[in-house]
Amino acid sequence: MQQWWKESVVYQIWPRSFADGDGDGIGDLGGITSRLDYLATLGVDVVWLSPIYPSPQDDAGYDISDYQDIDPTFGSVEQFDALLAAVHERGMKLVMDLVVNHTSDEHPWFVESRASKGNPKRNWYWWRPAREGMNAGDPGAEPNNWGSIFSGPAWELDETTGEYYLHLFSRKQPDLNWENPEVRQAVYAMMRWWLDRGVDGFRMDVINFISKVTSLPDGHVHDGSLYGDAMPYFVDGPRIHEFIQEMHREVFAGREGLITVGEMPGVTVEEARLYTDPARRELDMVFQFEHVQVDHGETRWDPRPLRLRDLKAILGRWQAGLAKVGWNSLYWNNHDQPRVVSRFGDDGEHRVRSAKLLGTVLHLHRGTPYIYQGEELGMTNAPFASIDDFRDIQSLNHYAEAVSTGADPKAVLAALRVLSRDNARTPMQWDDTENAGFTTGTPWIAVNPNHKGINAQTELADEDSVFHHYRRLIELRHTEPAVAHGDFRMLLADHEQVYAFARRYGSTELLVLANFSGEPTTIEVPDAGRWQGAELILANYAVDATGGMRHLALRPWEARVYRVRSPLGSTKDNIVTNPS
Ligand code: TEU
Repeated sequence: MQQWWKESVVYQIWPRSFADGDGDGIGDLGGITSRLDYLATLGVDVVWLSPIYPSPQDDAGYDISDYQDIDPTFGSVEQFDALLAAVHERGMKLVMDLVVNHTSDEHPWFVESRASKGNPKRNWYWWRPAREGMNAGDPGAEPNNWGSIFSGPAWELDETTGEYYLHLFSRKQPDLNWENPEVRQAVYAMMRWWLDRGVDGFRMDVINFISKVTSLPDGHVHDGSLYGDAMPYFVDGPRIHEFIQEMHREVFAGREGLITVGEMPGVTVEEARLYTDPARRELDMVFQFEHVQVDHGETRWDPRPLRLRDLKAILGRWQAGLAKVGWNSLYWNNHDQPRVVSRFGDDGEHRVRSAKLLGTVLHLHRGTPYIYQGEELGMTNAPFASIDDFRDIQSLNHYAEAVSTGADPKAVLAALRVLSRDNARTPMQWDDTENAGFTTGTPWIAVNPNHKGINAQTELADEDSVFHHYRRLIELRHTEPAVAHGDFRMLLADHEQVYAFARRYGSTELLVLANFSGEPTTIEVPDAGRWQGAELILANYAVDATGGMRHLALRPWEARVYRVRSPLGSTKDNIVTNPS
């Protein structure tokens, strides 16, 4: 079965907040196992688990201190094997998170590396002396001017040897030195260990950061920034394709049925084509970031209103760029992004319709869609009242740095409310009981009070819910080959309110229309003759089918999917929805 993942939908579980099986207030493997039937009902093909390995939890598990074990907070290796078997029994696959740009500073590799300059593992990380002519520890004596993605400098002085180590993320996440072949072989051996255990692939954390320009030059300091811009020196670095190809040879060659996706901040379409061209044997697909930066201003913490034309231009460019070679992954949400219904939809009056519209638009693109836990319920951002309500290191560090350099705390908090990663990290809303059915203990981060109305139990019981709409989207991908394999044509690219596109596969054509606003609008359907007599196969409103296709009135946040087949094909089969 070649490229089965083109017809698949992936569901991301962020274990800390999915389901707590033992009542300690933190989600775990027992909790996940108890909810697998829910995922089977939704119909997803693949489950991706964010990190569950032993970790000091400085960055919620993305700081790993042992790659080949399970953190006791989440369970045991035995429980993991049971979970994997239970996933497979239901015909689903399981993908692990692979975090190998950095380890925890408590990983034995780093503990050894920092022990002395002569330690055999010294060169497993990036160690550098103080800037020439300066003394270690002096202000500004860091080896270069790079800033950490989690605020502060990207260097930490280690008193034992008087040298600094590089950490693109927190100081508890030292970067591994991929120039060293021993590092690469150790990582590949660990990956094979998981595959031998039966896992079905990896989501690879910031994998396009692993090759650095080894001279580590100072970066350009942009206006208003405290640090140099290091991106040009580690994003898609000089040896990146060589490393990924080597990984493919050493780990994936000769194994069937796997899926690999590289998380790649800063990746361009041109680079993505190289990463995902099957002939190059690198990765199946990548996560790009352009569309989730569309509402950022000067910095990541400067929210701007969405301009739909910009979003369409970005996603349209990615569709076109990977049309012939390579493959897209499609996502609105993950554990690092605010909730999409609050971000690009309307989490008030039109929450249900806009959540369905967003799902429809995403899942009808060409690529493999990813659903982040709770997205299928239309879960929203959280009402964080003060900085004490946040838990995420990136959010807390940013607040501290911004306030200490003179920003207005209220303004910083306002931006965090909109863009903080913690919006994605509040507990999964299973039911309307006190802790949303997530835990019998005290949740590690507050449950969103709107779980009284927004929860899985209510959604499952209502055929017209966001959940069932997502279920139909997945079913449509499984039953209508044009969804997975059709080409993509953007329509009405300049329209400020409507997202419209067509898909074509053989004799089947699909038309997707979505009014991205709370205002009604009427559109002139491009090439309307082509769609006369089209069958409506999915919608988020009841539609009166008697009107023609030339002019269509779209209600607030209305989304429709139409299908036409060549005269030879039937138009009555495969109806996946009963819009009401
Ligand atoms: O994230 C990579 C990353 O750079 C961004 O997602 C960043 O966290 C932020 O959202 C952009 O400002 C990955 C993981 O998904 C994230 O959870 C980890 O914190 C990070 O790598 C480090 O492992």
